[in-house]
Amino acid sequence: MKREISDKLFEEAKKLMPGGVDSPVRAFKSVEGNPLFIKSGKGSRIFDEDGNEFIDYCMSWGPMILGHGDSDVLSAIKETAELGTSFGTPHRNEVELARLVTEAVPSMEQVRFVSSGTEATMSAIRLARGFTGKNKFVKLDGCYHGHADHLLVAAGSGIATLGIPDSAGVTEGNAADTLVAPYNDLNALEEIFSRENDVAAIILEPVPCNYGLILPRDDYLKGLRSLCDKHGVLLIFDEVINGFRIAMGGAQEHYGVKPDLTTLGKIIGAGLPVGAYGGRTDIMSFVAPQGPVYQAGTLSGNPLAMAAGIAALKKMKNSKVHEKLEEKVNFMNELLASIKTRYAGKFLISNIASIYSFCFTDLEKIESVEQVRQYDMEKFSQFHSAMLERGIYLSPSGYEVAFLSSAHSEDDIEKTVSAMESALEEILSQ
Ligand code: KE4
Repeated sequence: MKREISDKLFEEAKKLMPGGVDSPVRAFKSVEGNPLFIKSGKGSRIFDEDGNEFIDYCMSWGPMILGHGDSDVLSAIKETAELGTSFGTPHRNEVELARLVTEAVPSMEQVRFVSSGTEATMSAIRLARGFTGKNKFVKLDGCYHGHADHLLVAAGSGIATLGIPDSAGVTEGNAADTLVAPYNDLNALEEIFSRENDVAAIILEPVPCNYGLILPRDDYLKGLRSLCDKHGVLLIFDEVINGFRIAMGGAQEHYGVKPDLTTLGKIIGAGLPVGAYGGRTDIMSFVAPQGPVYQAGTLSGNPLAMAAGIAALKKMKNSKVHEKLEEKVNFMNELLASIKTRYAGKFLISNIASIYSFCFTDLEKIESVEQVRQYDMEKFSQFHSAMLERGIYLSPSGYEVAFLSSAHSEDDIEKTVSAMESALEEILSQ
């Protein structure tokens, strides 16, 4: 595979930007080779600077549920851009996207747009603290919520502990009010909530997608809702990935559990910078300028980003994209059945809706972060490279998931499964 131009660009990039990238996971640090510089995308395909073509399953880490370069999204962006790009004033597009989001996600009675998922989660936690007057919050080991200091906190030893800084520059003070508990473990939360009376909220990915794909145990989410009600703790669903992906109303619709606050990102911006947080009106009324919890942003609600989100959500709603995706998922799973059988105990394929995880483990079901820690990431690195050589672009990390889009054709899926069969033959027969 030709990589000269990407390699040259990467050498140049490393002189100008830390690690040559604007976000660490893009740097291919945990897989083989240098990152590819992608020049364009259309539908399920991306094209790099050396002219290589790939069927894409990273899909910009989730936003491109309609595929790359969707014609309706592009038209909306172009038309809006003709009128100007940003005014720092209220704009009709914010109202329209707010209506689409709150209609699709019933627990979000009101919404505030920001420019990234990180802004959304850090604002939701500040709001929960301001509304409850309590200081601590719980995050779950294995869930990622962006790079705000108090969220870059890892689990300590023991089942539920005060978090420890998980990045240089995050101080003990930053982490002081973050408690970390295991996912899928209601007893651990009962223990924390009974012991601590200063917990404002718990934030989690209902279906964690940043540490492999971990599916909630039966009634875990419903149990979480009951525990929060019993102890007066706000429940925050971080649906930056799950939202509009697992269903139009996200994981909360799929599992029938209503959080107090929800954070969103990715799909609602259709590839432009958008995040959002929202929920019960009584809580949202605490957000400035209506209430005492400050949060602001120069480009929050940017007209172009709103236009892209409006076009995407309208298209998803009108074209019943989740029903179409379900058919594609069923088709893919039928073709994957033989691989699942042949490599059971060595290679695990799991999915929820159009989110897939491919991992090298002898386990048959993943329910905890400890199980994810046993994955063979060296094998994943070889797998990623072998798939790349066969024209399939997977997210360049074994901890990340893969996304199917409504633009992936049956032919794409057949080619992907065939490439997977060949790649696994190469790797697992060694
Ligand atoms: P951003 O600040 O990257 O827009 O969103 C942070 C975030 C919040 N919550 C969840 C559940 C997320 O998955 C993310 C960001 N996801 C990662 C990939 N899984 C973004 C990719 C990257 O960091 O480059």
